[in-house]
Amino acid sequence: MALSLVFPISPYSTATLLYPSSASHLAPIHGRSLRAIRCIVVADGPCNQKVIRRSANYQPPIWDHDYVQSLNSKYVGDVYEKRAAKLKEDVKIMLEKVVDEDPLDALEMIDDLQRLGVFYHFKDEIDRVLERIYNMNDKYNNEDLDATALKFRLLRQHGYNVPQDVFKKFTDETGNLRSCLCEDTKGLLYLYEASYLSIDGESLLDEARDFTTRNLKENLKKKDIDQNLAMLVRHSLELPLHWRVRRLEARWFIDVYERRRDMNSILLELAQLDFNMVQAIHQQEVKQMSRWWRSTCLGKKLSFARDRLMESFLWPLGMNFEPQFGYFRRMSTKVCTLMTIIDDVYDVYGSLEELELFTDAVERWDISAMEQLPDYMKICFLALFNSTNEMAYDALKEQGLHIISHLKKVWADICKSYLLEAKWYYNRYTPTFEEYMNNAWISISAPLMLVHAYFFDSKSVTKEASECLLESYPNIIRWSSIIFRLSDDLGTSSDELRRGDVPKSIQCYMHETGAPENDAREHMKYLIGEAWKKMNEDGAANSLFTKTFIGNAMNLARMAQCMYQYGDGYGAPGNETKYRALSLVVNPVPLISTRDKMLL
Ligand code: 0FV
Ligand code: MN
Ligand code: MN
Ligand code: MN
Ligand code: MN
Repeated sequence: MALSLVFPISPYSTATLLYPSSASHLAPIHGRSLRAIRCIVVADGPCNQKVIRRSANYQPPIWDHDYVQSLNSKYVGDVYEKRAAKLKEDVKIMLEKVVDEDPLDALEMIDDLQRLGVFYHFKDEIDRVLERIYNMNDKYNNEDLDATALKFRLLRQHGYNVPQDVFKKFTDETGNLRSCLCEDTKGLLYLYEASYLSIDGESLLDEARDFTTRNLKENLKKKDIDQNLAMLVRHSLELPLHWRVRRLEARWFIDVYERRRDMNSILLELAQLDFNMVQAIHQQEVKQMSRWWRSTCLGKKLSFARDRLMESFLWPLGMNFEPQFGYFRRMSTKVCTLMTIIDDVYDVYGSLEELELFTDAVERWDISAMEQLPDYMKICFLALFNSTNEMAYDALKEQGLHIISHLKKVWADICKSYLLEAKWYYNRYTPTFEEYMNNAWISISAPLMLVHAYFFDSKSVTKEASECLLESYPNIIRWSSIIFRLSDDLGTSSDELRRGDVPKSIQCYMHETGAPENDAREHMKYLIGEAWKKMNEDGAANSLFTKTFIGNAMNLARMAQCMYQYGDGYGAPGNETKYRALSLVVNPVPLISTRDKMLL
């Protein structure tokens, strides 16, 4: 499979006259002049040489092990199970009735079920409704903008081939969207959300995105705008629905829905109850992982590295919250914590010579390779070796799959990409943007996470697809990686360069093209949008991989956009990440008291 990736031509590639190409004035931004700060010197290098080590000064973990062990939920057991089962039945009956009466109302209901986070109970019913609506005659003729856009978005999201031309009827003779649409804020909002389902080359949808973004911002300034609608508009302009993490969206939307005038109390009660029951499952998982993490002692022994058990759990939780993916969540949490400390070994603590030895040990996947490592690397290597082999053992035991070659390959790949970055750093080398990205899409860990995820969902594994994974990474992984990498660089590179690290995408691009930092950042955001179009296209195409796998790739990208939305939400988890962990893992949704009484 060809893996070459053509990056869209940079708007600065011909602009070198505007900015000196030597870019010597950019040196301080690269952090080179600042590189020596915050170093500590220790005497434990090979042959007892003095090794100069950097420090990232990462903050200690926010979430204490005993606190995690104290998490508890009352939403467990028969009473709640029965009530939820009854509500699910009611919703199924409602959905069937609605689609007979008014297909558009059925679409609104499906949208609500998705946003409330309970869609997974109704997968078959939703598929049947969409199939029916897709096959209706006279599909788009008499519908206004919001209905057309909602139908387009939901059908595309579920893999139907709907052309962008369904929006042609809203354009004028010159092909532009009609200016009278500006008044229809709900229609604009729905079109805005629909435009994010676009693929490469759909210029009508590109125009729709610009047009709606511009006009929604204008409409927000109007005094008479409905306040509920205004809140939805602001939320969407911040990040469109298609880029949002389902579980976080559900938590936010449950509160919004509760205040809606036409809300359905059965849907609301189911959403609240289900959120809390699923949260109880998540709590058991994070408790179990916290015990595992403590038993490795890595947090204590490697004090220079990030100790982020709770934050690591948030990644797989954001990717796949449904109850049946517990094994995926637990194992992915292990992969996240291990990868995080190994990244810090390469970026912050290790000497180049040590890093070569560690990379060699991982490539050989051989316990005797451990002997050559310094002590702090020995414990790290053995934790990685044991955890990975244990996962491979599970796969062999449970599914008869031999996956050790896959797992060791993805670890070797990421370590090699880390090593190349370390070499660039020590040689004070600034790669071109393309050279940087060709390595950085591996070092961001999306291939590592997604290949593991593939095997953690035993139902999706086929011989053909797993052979393909051993040869090369499919493009869907690549798009997810690019979004992850660029989002990470937007959120973390300022700190990274301050403490000494390789120039990241923004700086490589600035160095190559002479663009100022702000323009470089805007360009990275543009590239994120382009990668999403590619991912939409590959996600909808027939492929060797299941919907769950494609969903994992998209959800990893979404999680990255959310984690780095306000800076480094992972390495330097501030209020936002703390609030997210509290609302996803710790605090249940408050239920209306009368209903609560009925349940007790
Ligand atoms: C990387 O942080 C990091 F810790 C990641 C990507 C871990 C979180 C993600 C998952 C666990 C899936 P950092 O910004 O240091 O990464 P780079 O590659 O820039 O060193
Ligand atoms: Mn309407
Ligand atoms: Mn790093
Ligand atoms: Mn790194
Ligand atoms: Mn980073």
